[in-house]
Parts: sequence; C-alpha cells; structure tokens
Amino acid sequence: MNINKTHLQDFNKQRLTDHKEQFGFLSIQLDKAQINTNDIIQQLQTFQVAIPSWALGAGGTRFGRFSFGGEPANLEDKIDDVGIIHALTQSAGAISLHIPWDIPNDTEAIKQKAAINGIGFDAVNSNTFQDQNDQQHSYKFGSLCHTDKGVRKQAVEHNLQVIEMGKTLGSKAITVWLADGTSFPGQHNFRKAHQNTQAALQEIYKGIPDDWKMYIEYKPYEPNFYSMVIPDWGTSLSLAEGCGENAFTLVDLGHHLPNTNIEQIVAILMMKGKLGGFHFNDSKYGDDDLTVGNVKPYQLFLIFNELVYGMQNNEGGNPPLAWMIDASHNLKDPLEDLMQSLEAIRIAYAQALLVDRAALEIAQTENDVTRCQEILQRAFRTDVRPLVAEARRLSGGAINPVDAYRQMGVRKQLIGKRGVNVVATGL
Ligand SMILES: [Mn+2]
Repeated sequence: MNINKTHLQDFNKQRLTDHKEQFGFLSIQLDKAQINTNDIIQQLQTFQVAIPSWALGAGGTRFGRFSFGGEPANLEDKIDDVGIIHALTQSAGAISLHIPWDIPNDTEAIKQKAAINGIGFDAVNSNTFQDQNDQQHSYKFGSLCHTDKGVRKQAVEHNLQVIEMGKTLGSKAITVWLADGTSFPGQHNFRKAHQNTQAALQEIYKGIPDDWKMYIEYKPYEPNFYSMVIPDWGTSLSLAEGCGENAFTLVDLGHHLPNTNIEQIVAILMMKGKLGGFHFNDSKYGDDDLTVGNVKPYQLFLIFNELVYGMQNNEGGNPPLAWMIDASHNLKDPLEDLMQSLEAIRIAYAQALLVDRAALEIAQTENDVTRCQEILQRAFRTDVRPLVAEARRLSGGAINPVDAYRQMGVRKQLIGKRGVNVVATGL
C-alpha cells in the first residue's frame, strides 16, 4: 500500500497553524544567533538513513517473539513498508538487505518497486552467524576465523555471492559482521583466529568492485561471551587497513561496553578517513536494540557533534557515511518505532549543526571548560523539533509522521491486506 498524498496534505493542513507558530518562534531565535535556518533545513532534507530489511517485522528476544499483525511476509512487502516510512518522514530513502533472509526472486521487479517508492539499495549484509538448510559446513565454531579451511572457504564464498546480489540491485557496499568468537577461555588460539579472519576478509575484499566499500563491524560480546574475534574498533580498523583503502570500520552504537566514549571513537576514525558507516540504536545495558535516542539523547547529540565536525573538517578524506538504523525490538509497531528513531536522529543532527564551532574552538584553546559546556548544552537544549518538522514538510512529508500514520490507520490497512498471523522473514 502507498500513503495517499491528498490524505497527507489534509493532515498537514490541520497542523499547519500550530506548526507555523512554533517554527516562527524558533526562526527568530536562530536569526538572533546568526544561524542560517535555510542552510540547516537543506542539510536535514538531504540526510537519508537506510532501513534494514530485518527491522520491519516483530523483533524478539531469545525468550520469545510477539507478533502484531500485518507484518511484511516478503521483500516486496518490506519495500512497501520502507516506502510508507519514507513518504511520511522523507528521510528513509534506502533499504539495507540481509542475505539470505531477503533474496530477491525477481530482481527487476524489486528494483522497480523500490524506484516507485523512491527507495535505493544501501549496503548488503552477509550472514555467517546462522546455518542455512542447504549449507555443507556449520558455523557453530565460527566462520571466517574457523580452524577448518573448508568452513572459511564456504563463508568467503557466501560473502562473494552477497556482493554479486548487491551488484544486480545497485548496492555499493557490503557490511560484514561476524558472530565469531569463543565462550570459554582456551577455546581459541587468538592469534590464529585473527590471522584466519584477516586472510578471509582479504579474499572478500578482492571480490568488491572498485566503486564499492567493505564495512567491518565489531561487537564486544554476544553471541560469544568470552571473546569475540572482532571485539572493538581497534581490531576492526587494523583488519580494514589490512584489506585496503576501500575497507572501513563500521560503528554500531549498541556494540560497545557500557559507558564507552563512542563520540571519541567516531572522531578518531573520521580523522583517519576510516569511518565507513554508522548503525543507530539505543541501549541501557548492552546491545538492547532500543529506539534511537530514547535512553541517551545527549550521547547521541555528542556523537553527532563529532560527526558534523568530521564532515566539516575532512582533511582525512573520510568518504560520505552509510547511515542505517539497526534496531529490532519487541514491543512497538516497528514502523512507528522506526519513525521515532528517524526523528531522534534528525533532532540530534540539527542540534549538532547549531553548535557555535568558532566559539567552541576559542573556549577549547583557552581551556575555558565552563564555556565549552555552555556552548554544547545551549545547542542540545534548543528545541529543534519545529525545524526538523519544517524540513520534512517542505520535502513533502508529514509535520508529525507518527500522528499521521495513526490518523490514516496505516497498520489497520496493512492487517487488512496481509492478515494478522503473517510473520516477517528474518530474526
Ligand atoms: Mn549493526
């Protein structure tokens, strides 16, 4: 199903007076601070975040999964769902596919459907953390790191197939995340596991076209609980450097131990020109896959503060980043959840764009610690929601996407079309 443009315009008309009043008030404040509102609106409008194909169904934990009705049963439905999110938010112009959960049956038809919805194909994701029915070797004891050469070869070949599939769709990157690791001390020879992984990643890297990138994601624990082969950004960076100039580190917010200073990691990686992509989510304890910005909005702002600085001061030649939401939780309608995440991302981005960088640089140089905090928090505490809404409205989206989604009864329509008991492929 598609969002009816007339209904969307009607919805915006109801909200327009209030919105104009709030936006007008903010514009006056920004003008006084000599901030160019139109510049910020333009930057917000071009900022697009990919939706992963696995986030559109009900997520789950290892204890259970609760369906909610109208889930997308196949890739076509998933693209429709991203199309709905994009129509309402104008900020989700791409889908990131997970292989083998979302192998297109008819590539041309899928490309057409995506094009109609204004959706492109972001990085493709391989999967060597599960065994598939038809595969020869098991990944129980690892994939690219495995002691058995046959297993490593199978895992490399899978990644090469994913690249081929991505090429037919128009993707320009592959993301490799490995569940490889150990749950018991002594289980691995750490050095050999690392060497096997580096050699296998080099094989995969050889398979990417010249205009592609390879992103190497890291995670400190889970599903293995004693060691992970790629536990942190240092290991990822070293492996990326061992592959070549088109290999990069990918930072996933949830893939850090509690209280890790993620903004500092982002700053250093960008300075070195090696930050490839970013996965958004939020967490209280670990990789909880919660809605972006719902627990730690200040951390999200501080990360964006470094991202914006990195984009504006790009002497390391860092390429444009691949932005994706990587969350899949149990309790909310995933489309509402994703729209809330997109809103949180744009709010943090807009706030980071408001930081008075010249004043901050002076305060930093003069070691005026109080002033540094005042400058950052002044930006963070500005209510930029009317600005984000205005950018979205001007692009043709809803002033308030979640309210519009509910008022239009989108979920009810999806259940009517797809049924109550349908289960999305994937997690
Ligand atoms: Mn991720």
